[in-house]
Amino acid sequence: SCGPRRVLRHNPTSMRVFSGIQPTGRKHLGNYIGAIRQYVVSQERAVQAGDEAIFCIVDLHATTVAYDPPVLRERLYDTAAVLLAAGLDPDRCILFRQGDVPEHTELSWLLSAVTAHGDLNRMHQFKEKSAQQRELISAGLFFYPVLMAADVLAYRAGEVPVGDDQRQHIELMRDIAERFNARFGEGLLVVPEGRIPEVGARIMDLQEPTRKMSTTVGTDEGRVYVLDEAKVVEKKIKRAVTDSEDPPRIAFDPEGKPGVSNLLEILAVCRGTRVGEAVASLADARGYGDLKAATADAVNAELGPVRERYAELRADEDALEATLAAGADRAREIAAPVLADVRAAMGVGPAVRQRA
Ligand code: AQP
Repeated sequence: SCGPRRVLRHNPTSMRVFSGIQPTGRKHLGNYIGAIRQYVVSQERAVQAGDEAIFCIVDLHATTVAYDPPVLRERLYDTAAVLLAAGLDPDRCILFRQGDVPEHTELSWLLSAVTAHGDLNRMHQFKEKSAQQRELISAGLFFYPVLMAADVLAYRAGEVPVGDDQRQHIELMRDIAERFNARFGEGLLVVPEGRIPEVGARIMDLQEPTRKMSTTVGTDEGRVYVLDEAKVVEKKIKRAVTDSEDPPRIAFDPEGKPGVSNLLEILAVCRGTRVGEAVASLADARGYGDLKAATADAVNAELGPVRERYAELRADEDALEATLAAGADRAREIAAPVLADVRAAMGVGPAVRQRA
């Protein structure tokens, strides 16, 4: 045939994993359950499958809203230490800092050629975050999803572990990959799948359980930080908003009983059981106090060891830098040839001569 050459260069069901996390604020229980815990699981699955799990601390994304440069650097180390403390292992995954791998920014520009302005305009996160900005709504905030698409597509990753709030961004990156392949060559980029956990994909604010636990919205009382002391965790969970049903009923009903259901999800995830088992374990509870005590215990059992390892890891910034630098070298080894393919397909730069 004389149609375009259709070569499927890459396994479309790739087990390669990629996810990014921002070095902003202090990481909370939502980030931990929705993302970080999933990273550790994905790392093991990728190792089993003989593929790479790649995790990136996205400092470039963090520059899209008002921020302080020295604080960004501190938070970057905090985030790296939290990830390592939670179980990411540089011998079993690639962990690096986004700004160290220029392929991300280059690819984001190239992908903008196949990204619809109208699609970016529809992004919920842009609408919410632009409403929060006091001085400037940066073009970077609008462009954020294209950089996020580039983060994943630069590695031809097949799987992206994220929380529920990233659903729309994942859909967009899939559209971008499909449009790119249709325009420049089938199989050039892998169309990735989001991997959103069944339980814990949207941990809610403890004080306003109809809103997700968030770094930028809500108060400290509403979020548990990964690094909160055990006593603080207890206090925050004890004060969590539940409901005034009389007599109190411990049941999983996110619409009718958002506060109780949120605690049940947290309890189930931290115990590594199903929500139904968490409910059953409280059959003899006298009230919501028992649910809260059980939840606080489970959270502390999960986060206690992370906090301990964190203190040790965070103290050695040179070691963190060395880990991130080694990760960036490995990341570039994967991303550079992808960028070469993308540039060649798009007609950017000189023609690549076939070697004799
Ligand atoms: N409440 C949540 N429940 C479950 N997962 C969550 N994630 C965020 N909030 C929850 C997931 O955490 C990962 C890393 O997110 P990020 O650091 O990039 O920040 P974010 O998505 O913007 O969420 P934050 O931390 O709460 O910040 P703001 O206040 O800016 O929204 C992602 O996979 C995310 O899904």
